[in-house]
Amino acid sequence: MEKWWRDEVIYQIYPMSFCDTNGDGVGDIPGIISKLDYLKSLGVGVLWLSPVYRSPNEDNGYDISDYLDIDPRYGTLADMDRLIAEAKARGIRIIMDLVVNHTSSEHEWFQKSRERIEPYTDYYIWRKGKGKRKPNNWSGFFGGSVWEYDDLRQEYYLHLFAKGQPDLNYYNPVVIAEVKKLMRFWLDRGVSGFRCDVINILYKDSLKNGRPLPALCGAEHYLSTDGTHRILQELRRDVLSQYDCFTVGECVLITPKVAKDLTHENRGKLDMVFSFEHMDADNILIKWFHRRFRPKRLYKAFAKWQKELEWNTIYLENHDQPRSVSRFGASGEYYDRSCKALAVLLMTLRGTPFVFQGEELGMTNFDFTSMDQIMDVESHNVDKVLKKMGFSAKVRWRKMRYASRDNARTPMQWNGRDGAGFTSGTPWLGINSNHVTINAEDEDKNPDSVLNFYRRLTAFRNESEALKSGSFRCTIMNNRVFAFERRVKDDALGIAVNLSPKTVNLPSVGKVLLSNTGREVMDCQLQPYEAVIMQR
Ligand code: TEU
Ligand code: CA
Repeated sequence: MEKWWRDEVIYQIYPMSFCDTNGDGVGDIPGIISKLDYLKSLGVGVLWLSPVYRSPNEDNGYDISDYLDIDPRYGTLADMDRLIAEAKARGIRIIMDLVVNHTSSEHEWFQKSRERIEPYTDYYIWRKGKGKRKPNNWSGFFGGSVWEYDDLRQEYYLHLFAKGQPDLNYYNPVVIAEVKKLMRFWLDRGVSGFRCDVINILYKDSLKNGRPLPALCGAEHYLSTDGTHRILQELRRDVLSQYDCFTVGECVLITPKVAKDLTHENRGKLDMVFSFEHMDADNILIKWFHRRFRPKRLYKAFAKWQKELEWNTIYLENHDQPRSVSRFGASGEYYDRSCKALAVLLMTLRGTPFVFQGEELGMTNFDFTSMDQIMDVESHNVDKVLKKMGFSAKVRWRKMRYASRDNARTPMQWNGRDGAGFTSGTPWLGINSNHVTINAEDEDKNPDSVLNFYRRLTAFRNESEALKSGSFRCTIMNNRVFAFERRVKDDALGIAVNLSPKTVNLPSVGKVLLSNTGREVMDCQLQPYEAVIMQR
């Protein structure tokens, strides 16, 4: 089948924060439909929707209580059908989030499993403790133990994420059959694929104690196991291969070698993966221990994955990461230019680019002042863990401001008025006060805005074979500049990006096709935060 998704720019929608049409403060599917023309104007070909299934919302929809229905806060199945059809009419495809490492603890399967009602008894990973001790020493992604005791069943269940997210038991073939069923349900309705949540941790090889270091205790027992590869093959064979669709797997703690394996024809068979190495350019191993951003770390990680993988995703933001301009860009004088420089990087590397809602406007980290403005379960759990470790309230807050997931989740800034054009009611999460200047309505009117630069860039990319499918060759990489060439036959482009506040000399001259400074000729110097696409 044709790999059409390689040519598209993909846009991630975080439905809770995108557009609210009924004033309840939560974004909804009619809201997404109302913005399809806006999305079309951005030149994106695929929308990835973060979960819209029924959910008690402990982890904003990543805890699903019914895979075959839409949560009433977002609308109805009919709304979803309408979204798929309206998008299709504009040449836009929809992919959904497939969250099947775990369900919500409110899912009927789990409720029946607690009572040992068949066939649900073994849908989850239940274990007796050892006396008062938990079944093993593993720690979870959101901090603390992965085991929770259930009084009803009188056993512990495993949850690698929040308490309300029990892990499914992939030793049970009935569980895999359920997953196939729900995938078909959505593919039959017309979705074009899945972003597969933490897909490389489905199959746990054993429940033995984990090595306490370096990162996540226990991870060696479930990361990218052969069992997971077998399950992915089965899903491809029995479901995915029968549709014109693609998968992008969110894969935690992977190396290029493992990524190759997970996308290999005879192994995991994912179409592409999200890797994380470049997300460590401003931290030490985990985001809560951030350090000064060094552009070279970002360039190096990108260059490494460009070289090692035949194809990969390119992204700078998603709903789990702080805003890219607040991490890798500038504030003040160079804010605007740095947003555009990051956009050039995103759109010119080899791979499928993913834009996260608001990134195209230059949205920044939130401006909250206290913990009670934060809604994210991860932030609250981590804050507790950090407190236990002895970090002061001041230091903890600094970490939250820098790394909390809610930085990316504040409502979309549609206009500069009250409610930011996102809602007429009270938004579920605070709106950044900078919406008075950073917003879609004003940027739409300003030809030099970040938004209009994004439009020019995606249009450029959609027309350029060199950018869509050309080879990648790094030509310069230092702590200021990243320059590389993209080429198909004699169609070649040179790209240079400067993510530093200094002017740098560059050994290149020639015609500039697109830049974030308006320049038309390259004269051996790159301005602070300047980015250019040159004819080679
Ligand atoms: O994220 C998995 C994951 O690795 C994150 O938990 C990550 O460690 C963290 O967000 C970094 O701050 C996926 C989803 O993207 C995330 O929103 C969910 O909370 C998580 O899975 C559980 O479903
Ligand atoms: Ca709503």
